[in-house]
Amino acid sequence: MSNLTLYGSFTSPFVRHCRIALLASDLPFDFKETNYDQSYAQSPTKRVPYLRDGDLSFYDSSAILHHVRQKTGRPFLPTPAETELYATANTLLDTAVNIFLLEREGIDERQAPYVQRQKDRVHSCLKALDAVDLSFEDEPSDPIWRIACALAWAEYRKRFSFSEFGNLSLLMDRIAPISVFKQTAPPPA
Ligand SMILES: N[C@@H](CCC(=O)N[C@@H](CS)C(=O)NCC(=O)O)C(=O)O
Repeated sequence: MSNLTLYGSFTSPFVRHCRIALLASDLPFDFKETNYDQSYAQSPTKRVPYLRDGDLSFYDSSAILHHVRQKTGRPFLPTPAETELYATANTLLDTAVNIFLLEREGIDERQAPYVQRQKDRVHSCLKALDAVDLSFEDEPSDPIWRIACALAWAEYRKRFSFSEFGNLSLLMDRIAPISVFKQTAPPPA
């Protein structure tokens, strides 16, 4: 058993990003599948992923990624522009997941007008991401991985289409064949 243990689900896009980073790092790690009740009890954020590394615990995918990158000598979000791109992708994903979880409980913009603001935020984040240079050389950066995990999750859960956004669609065509991305695909819905 390795010291590094990642807890999460096979469907969470936040967990997927951490699995991609760990698989690409070649660090040995264990993955423990965790359900809604377990994360409620075991994480102060009541969310997945969380990670244990010896005495250290991390309860947010960004902190987990930072830890993994540091362990392997690769910088995490080295420039303000990368942080901005990552934050926009993260807002897109966090907002889309929030809308999804509310809808599962029967709440949409008819009950809570704030949901419409959330939906508008998803669209404006997609537009903003599509306007940025998303090219990469060898390995995708963390902002690029976050965008890819978000868009793949949206397709998997049939949340929103990004076909009108040419750059985002091209990015997904480039990411789709990458081995760690294929290995971490969610199970058939
Ligand atoms: N900011 C967190 C977000 C994680 C998150 O939203 N995870 C979802 C699964 S995709 C979750 O566990 N939601 C449970 C809940 O909202 O109670 C991170 O980056 O790790």
